[in-house]
Amino acid sequence: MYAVIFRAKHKLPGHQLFHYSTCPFSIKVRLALWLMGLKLPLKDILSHSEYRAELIAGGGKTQVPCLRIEDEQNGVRWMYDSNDIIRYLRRKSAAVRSLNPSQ
Ligand SMILES: N[C@@H](CCC(=O)N[C@@H](CS)C(=O)NCC(=O)O)C(=O)O
Repeated sequence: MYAVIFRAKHKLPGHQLFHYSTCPFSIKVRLALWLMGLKLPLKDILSHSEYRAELIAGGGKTQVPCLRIEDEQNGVRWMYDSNDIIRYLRRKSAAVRSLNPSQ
């Protein structure tokens, strides 16, 4: 019961989601994150102009949602499409769960 209401939160180091609250594509990704029990920093580009500037400088456009992915193998990547982001997060979620089978 509690697992349904208070979903386990698996942090995803090296990941940040650029979004804004009323964007339907961002809402879809945030809902997917919640359902998968994943936690990562959310950067609202409408409330914080510095996040918007960071998104343009790094990803090249203002479109949200955008997932910033940083790892040692590939450096920094910017993933823009909500369906691509959710597909990627599903794979990550499966990997995280296989490392933490009790959660
Ligand atoms: N195909 C994209 C559509 C994303 C999209 O249209 N986002 C809107 C906000 S809801 C946006 O950022 N528009 C401004 C822009 O493209 O610069 C997705 O599924 O993520």
